Amino acid sequence: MLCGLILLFLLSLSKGAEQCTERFMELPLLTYRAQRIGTSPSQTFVGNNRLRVLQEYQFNCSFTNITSLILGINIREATGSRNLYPSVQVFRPNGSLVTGSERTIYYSTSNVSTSGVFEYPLNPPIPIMSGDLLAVSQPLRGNSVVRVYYISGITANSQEFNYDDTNVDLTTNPITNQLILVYPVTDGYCVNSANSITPSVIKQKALEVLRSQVFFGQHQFIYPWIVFSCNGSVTKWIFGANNNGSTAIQSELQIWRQLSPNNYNKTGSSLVNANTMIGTNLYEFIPQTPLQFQEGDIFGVYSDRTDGERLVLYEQRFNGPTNLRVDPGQNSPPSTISQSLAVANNDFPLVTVKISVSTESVPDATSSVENSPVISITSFPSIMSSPPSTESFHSTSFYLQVSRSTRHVAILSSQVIVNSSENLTPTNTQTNNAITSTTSTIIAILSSQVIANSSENPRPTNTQTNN
Ligand SMILES: *[C@@H]1O[C@H](CO)[C@@H](O)[C@H](O)[C@H]1NC(C)=O
Ligand SMILES: *[C@@H]1O[C@H](CO)[C@@H](O)[C@H](O)[C@H]1NC(C)=O
Ligand SMILES: *[C@@H]1O[C@H](CO)[C@@H](O)[C@H](O)[C@H]1NC(C)=O
Ligand SMILES: *[C@@H]1O[C@H](CO)[C@@H](O)[C@H](O)[C@H]1NC(C)=O
Ligand SMILES: *[C@@H]1O[C@H](CO)[C@@H](O)[C@H](O)[C@H]1NC(C)=O
Ligand SMILES: *[C@@H]1O[C@H](CO)[C@@H](O)[C@H](O)[C@H]1NC(C)=O
Ligand SMILES: *[C@@H]1O[C@H](CO)[C@@H](O)[C@H](O)[C@H]1NC(C)=O
Ligand SMILES: *[C@@H]1O[C@H](CO)[C@@H](O)[C@H](O)[C@H]1NC(C)=O
Ligand SMILES: CC(=O)N[C@H]1CO[C@H](CO)[C@@H](O)[C@@H]1O
Repeated sequence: MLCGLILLFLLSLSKGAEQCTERFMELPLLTYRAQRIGTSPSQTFVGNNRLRVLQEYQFNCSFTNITSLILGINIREATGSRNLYPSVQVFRPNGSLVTGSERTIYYSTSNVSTSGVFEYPLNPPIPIMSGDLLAVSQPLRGNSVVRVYYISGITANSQEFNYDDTNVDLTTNPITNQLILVYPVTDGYCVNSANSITPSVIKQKALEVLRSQVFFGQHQFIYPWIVFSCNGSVTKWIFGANNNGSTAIQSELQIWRQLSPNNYNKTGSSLVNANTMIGTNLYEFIPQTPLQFQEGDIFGVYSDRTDGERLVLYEQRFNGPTNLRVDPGQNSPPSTISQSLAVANNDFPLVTVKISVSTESVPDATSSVENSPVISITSFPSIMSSPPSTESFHSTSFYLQVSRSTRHVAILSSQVIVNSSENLTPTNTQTNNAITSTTSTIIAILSSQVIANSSENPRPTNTQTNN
């Protein structure tokens, strides 16, 4: 029974954590990208306006379904003229297209992957028979929101035809040194590759092919899809940077609140020029006073000069959520924005946060507080792999409309309640820390360590509060 309770608790914990920050880059991807700062992999896209038939994969079950695709792709911001998407389809062994087998690979900047792994679910799945071949159609590159990569110099097998061909000659000219980064996942184990291409090969290559780059210097960025979706505070920033010199600069990691379509106030920020290195080009910054945020607040970055200074911030080129930018550039980080913002790419900042969740009122908790010896704030990794379905952040004017959905904050027992109802006055030494909240808050401590200890002391009142 206790196991059940713990499981339930862990489930609600991960749910709460997932719901509280959205679309920050996950730490493993951030770590990987930081390590590879300074490398410039070659990037090649599957043909312009071409059909590629993948001879690489033989389906060795008489009947099965392709249920998803593992992809190495480049995703950009859609525009009026950049509005096309690649697709997959199936060809029979005699070279004819199977009617109804086409599926479009549709990604937008609102549902990009924060882990770097792109596995595109096929709904409905594509039914196939043994002998069938998967193909990829890439429209005109310049007009494509999503572009499929290939890796050259690897033994693989495919053929190239004209876009829209529905009958192809499968006996002609194989291309044997280009691995197209599309892997068909089937029900059961129904995929054989003569060259031992597996899902993990494609995932690895898909990560390798993207690059990190330095931010555009002396500019303020706002990320309308990278948001805080509960009330809480940032206890730690982790970010990728290149420490290139000794001159301190004013780059900031920030929390913004949107007041109206073209008005934002900065409500918290950390200057990131004094930090602890925790990995290759990987740094952490712990604010002296946690930076408070409210449901709906938005992440922002001010990137200062970038040529050979201390701790120059980096981002992944493309495949991230929409970037908005204040133009023209500025010499120092602003504290308010009152102008329309330019849509500038969809690069993905090498930044993640650890947070603690707070909740306004916790019934039945106050009586326990007096006994509570536990004063520790648990931080959550920002893990967010599935796109949210209920929240809508964009209108055409990019004004945020965050729906107030129900948040669940789990309070396990008297041991896990911290009373922090004192007013949180910013005492810190950081600049620009406009912390405004003075409301009473009770912070729920959600950690496995606490769970472990509550098992020694089986008096769990297990009050769950739906706030
Ligand atoms: C393929 O999926 C469909 C549902 O979309 C299902 O009805 C069918 O049985 C599946 N076929 C195989 C071979 O698993
Ligand atoms: C290829 O085979 C399918 C069935 O297997 C058939 O429907 C189609 O007509 C054939 N196409 C050609 C060009 O022979
Ligand atoms: C991304 O969102 C669009 C709708 O906005 C949806 O059609 C598409 O399937 C989503 N992609 C993934 C991988 O969830
Ligand atoms: C298909 O081929 C793969 C790879 O060789 C193998 O692991 C799998 O068992 C095969 N499936 C069937 C049904 O033969
Ligand atoms: C977050 O705080 C705001 C302002 O104090 C409050 O109006 C809102 O209800 C809180 N939301 C949650 C989920 O606690
Ligand atoms: C936003 O910032 C401006 C300038 O600092 C201030 O006057 C205003 O009161 C702030 N608005 C809110 C809602 O905090
Ligand atoms: C930082 O230094 C490295 C090696 O010293 C150099 O390759 C890189 O271009 C520099 N980057 C910036 C942004 O100055
Ligand atoms: C909780 O905070 C209130 C208000 O500051 C204070 O009176 C009370 O003693 C605190 N309780 C504990 C256990 O710290
Ligand atoms: C937070 C806390 O009380 N942790 C304790 C949990 O129990 C283990 C083992 O009894 C202790 O070592 C921890 O200090």
